[in-house]
Amino acid sequence: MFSSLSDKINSTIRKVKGRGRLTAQELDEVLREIKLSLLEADVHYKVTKSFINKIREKTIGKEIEKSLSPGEVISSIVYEEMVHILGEKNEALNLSGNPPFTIMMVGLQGSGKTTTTAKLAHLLRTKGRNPIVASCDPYRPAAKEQLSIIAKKANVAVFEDDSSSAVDTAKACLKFAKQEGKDVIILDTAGRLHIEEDLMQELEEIKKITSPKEILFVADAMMGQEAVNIASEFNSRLNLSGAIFTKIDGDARGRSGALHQKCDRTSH
Ligand SMILES: Nc1nc2c(ncn2[C@@H]2O[C@H](COP(=O)(O)OP(=O)(O)OP(=O)(O)O)[C@@H](O)[C@H]2O)c(=O)[nH]1
Ligand SMILES: [Mg+2]
Repeated sequence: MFSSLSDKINSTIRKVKGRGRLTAQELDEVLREIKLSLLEADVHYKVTKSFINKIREKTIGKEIEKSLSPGEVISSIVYEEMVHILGEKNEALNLSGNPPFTIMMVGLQGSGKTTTTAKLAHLLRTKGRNPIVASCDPYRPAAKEQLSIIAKKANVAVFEDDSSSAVDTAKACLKFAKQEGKDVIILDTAGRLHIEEDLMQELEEIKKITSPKEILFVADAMMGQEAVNIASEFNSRLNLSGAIFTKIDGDARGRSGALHQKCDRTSH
């Protein structure tokens, strides 16, 4: 997803690398090309504008016009700003206190919640945790089976039931996890639209009874900037703790900047 964006920015910078000096006009041209690359990658225009302004400020501070290696200076400033905008700190999941800890996965239909539930559980296992996953999706045919299959493939424990109530499944899994000494419970919820009132209330109910440490909004990266609006809607009901982007392997655009504006954390 990011390779196309970084290729374009690199090729812009490469044009001025090796140059002895750069005029103000040439610098403007470089910044214009970087701006276009960001906009083409569907980065929100406000993020793009502030990014370009920051680079301009920093390059002026470094007196680029007098620099003998302007390409290197721009390259390092762009890198610093990229790191800054994407988040300098790698914040871990909040799994401190008394286990078991619950993580709720929420989002639109098909965003990748079930797949990510198994992936996250697998990751936590490699970090020494003892997680269990449960499907709180009694609606979509074979949803529970899907999670069971991929969890088993990932060698992750799965709580299996055939309850027709997502809230009851969450409750039963919590009880089971305590009995079995599991320290993390990942609840894979059904996909929904934020306007589906009954389903949003169901999430609030699951939140109430499981007191999750993390509520992660799972978003398909291909959705583009609409993800920001939908994440905001889910956030207003659930107070999200973070977001995970899926399918970043399937898209040439880089869009996390937009969501970064509205969520505390971009991804884990
Ligand atoms: N390429 C790619 N495909 C993915 C990724 N994550 C999920 N998928 C695919 O996207 C489709 C939907 O994924 P699910 O995990 O079932 O999505 P979901 O949010 O649980 O869907 P619902 O439960 O129906 O709301 C499946 O075909 C997955 O294999 C990813 O990171 N990359
Ligand atoms: Mg699912």
